[in-house]
Amino acid sequence: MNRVTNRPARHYPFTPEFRGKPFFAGPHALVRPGLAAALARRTLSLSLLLGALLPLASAQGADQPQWGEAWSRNMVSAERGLPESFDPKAGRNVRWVADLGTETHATPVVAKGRVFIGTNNGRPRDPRHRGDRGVLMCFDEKTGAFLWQLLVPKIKTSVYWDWPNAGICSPATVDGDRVYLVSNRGEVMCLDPLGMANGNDGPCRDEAQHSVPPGETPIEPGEQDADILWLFDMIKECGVRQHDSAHSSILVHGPFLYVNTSNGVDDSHKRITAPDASSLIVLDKATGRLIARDDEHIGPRIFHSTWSSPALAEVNGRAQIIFAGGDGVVYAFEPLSASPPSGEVAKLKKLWWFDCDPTAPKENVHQFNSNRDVSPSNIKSMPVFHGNRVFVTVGGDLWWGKHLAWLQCIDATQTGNATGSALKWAYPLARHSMSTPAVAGGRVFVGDSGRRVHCVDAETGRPYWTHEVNGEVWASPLVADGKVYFATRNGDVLVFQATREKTLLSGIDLGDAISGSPVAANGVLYVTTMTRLYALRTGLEESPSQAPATISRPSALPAGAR
Ligand SMILES: [Ca+2]
Repeated sequence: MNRVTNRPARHYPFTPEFRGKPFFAGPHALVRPGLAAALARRTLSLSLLLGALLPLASAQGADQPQWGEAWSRNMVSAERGLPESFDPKAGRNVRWVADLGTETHATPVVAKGRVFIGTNNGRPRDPRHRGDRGVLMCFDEKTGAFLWQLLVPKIKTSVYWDWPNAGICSPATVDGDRVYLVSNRGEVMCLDPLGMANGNDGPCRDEAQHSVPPGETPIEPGEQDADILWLFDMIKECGVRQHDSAHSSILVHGPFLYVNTSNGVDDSHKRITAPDASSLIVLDKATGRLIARDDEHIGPRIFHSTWSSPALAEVNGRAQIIFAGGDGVVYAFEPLSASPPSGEVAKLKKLWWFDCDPTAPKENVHQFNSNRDVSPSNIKSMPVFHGNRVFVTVGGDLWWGKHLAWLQCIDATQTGNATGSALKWAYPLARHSMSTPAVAGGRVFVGDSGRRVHCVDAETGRPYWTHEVNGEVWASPLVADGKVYFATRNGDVLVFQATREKTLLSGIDLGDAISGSPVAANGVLYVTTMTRLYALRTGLEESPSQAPATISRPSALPAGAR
C-alpha cells in the first residue's frame, strides 16, 4: 500500500444535520465549553465556506493492516470522506461501537473485513475465562460484531513484567492470511484471522492450555477463540527481561518479521538484568524461527524499556530498517536478504546510527533514575521515514527521566556515525512524547505529554502552530482527508485542518482516556478509548432510530473500572 497525503487541503464533507448551524450546541454535544467558544468564533465563516463545497467525497477503500503507513510508519492515510465530527450519544456519524475491556492501550488494525484490537479481560466476553488477561479481540469490520478473541494469562513474576490490567498493548500486523502479534507474555504469535471457526490450524495445538494460567485446567477453545498457528517466546528463547509490558508493532519485510523485544530494567528501575538480550530480532514469518538479531549491545544503556517498533526506509533506492533503541539512539540496519543456514542466527549489519541526545549520560545511566533535570533520553514512539529523512520524538523518560524532549529530523543518507552531522533540526517538546509523528504536505504533526499538540514545518522545524489540550497525548496523530486527528488521555478527540494555519474543526469528549491512535480504513475512522472501539463514518444521521442496529450497547462496568 502506497499512501500519499502530500496533496493540498481538500474540501470537507458536511452532513446535512449540522450544515449551517453550530453543531456543538445540540443537546448531545460532548464539547467542553471552552472548546465550544473557540469553535463558535469560526463556525459562521466555516459554515458559509463549506456549505458551497459539496458534494461528499467518496471513500478510497483500503485496509489498514499495520500501525502507520506500510512501512514508513508515517501516521497518514489516503482515506477520504472521514467525519470531521461525531456524536456517539446521538449516533451521528457512528457506524458501530464495540465494547472492549476496561483498559485498552493498543491501536486497531483493519484487514480482510476484520478489525483487530488488543485490550484486557476487564469485561469478560467468555464466562469461562475470568480474571486479568491479555486479550486480542476480532470484530467484523462492517457490523462490529464480535468474532473471536485471544486470551493470554498474565506474567505473575512481578507487576513490572506485565502491568496489571494493561492487557495486550501491541497492535497486530496482518499480512496475507496471517495475523502477527506480540502478546503480553512477550510471545510473537502467528494467528489465523478466521480463528477457530474454521478449525484448529497450524502446528500449535495447545491453545486450551495456553489460554489459562500455568497449572490451571485447560479450557477447550470454541468457535469464538483464537487459533494460534505458531508462537515464539522472546523471554524464553532470547532471555529478554520485558518491562511493564510488551509493546511492539511487527514490521513485515519479505519473508521476515522485525520485532522489538521490550527488553528493559528490573523492578528497581536501576538495573538491567538482561544486558546481552537483543533489542531487535528477526523471525521467519512462516515458521517463527529466529534468524537474526542486533549486535549493538544496547542493553546496559536502556533507561527504561524497548518499546519503539522498527520502520522501513528506502534511502536513495536502498532499503534500510530504522530502529530506535531504548538508549535514545536511532539505528539503521541492512535488511536481511536471505535466511542463514539452519541453526544459525545472523547478526544485523548496521549502516548508520544517530544518537539523539549525545551529551546525555552514557555510563551507569540508571543512577539518573528520577532525575528530572539530567538523564539519558529514550524513544517510545516509532521513527517515521519521509523524503530521505527520519522524524522521531525523543527525550527524558516520562516516568523516570528528565523533562526535556524533542521532535528531531535526521538525514537518513549518511553512513557510519551520523550523530550530530545528520541532524537537520530539533524542535522542543515537553515532558516526553509517545506520539509517532505524521508528516504530510511539508508539515509535521505531533503531540506530547506536556499537553500540547504541534504543527511544525518539515523543512525547518519551525512551528506553524501549537494548541494546548486537556490531557497528555499518548496517541499518535492521524493525518487523513485534509484533517489531523489528535486524541488525549483526558478523552478528547480534536480535529484540525491539516494546514499551516490553525483551524479547529471539532472537539469531542468521549469521557474515557485514549491511548490508542486514531486510524482510518475503507472510508471509516476508528477511535479507541480505554473501554470502547468507535467506528465512525460520515453521513450517518443524528437519530437514535437510525443508529446501526448492530451497535453494541455498553454493559455496566465492573467496580474499579474507568
Ligand atoms: Ca483456524
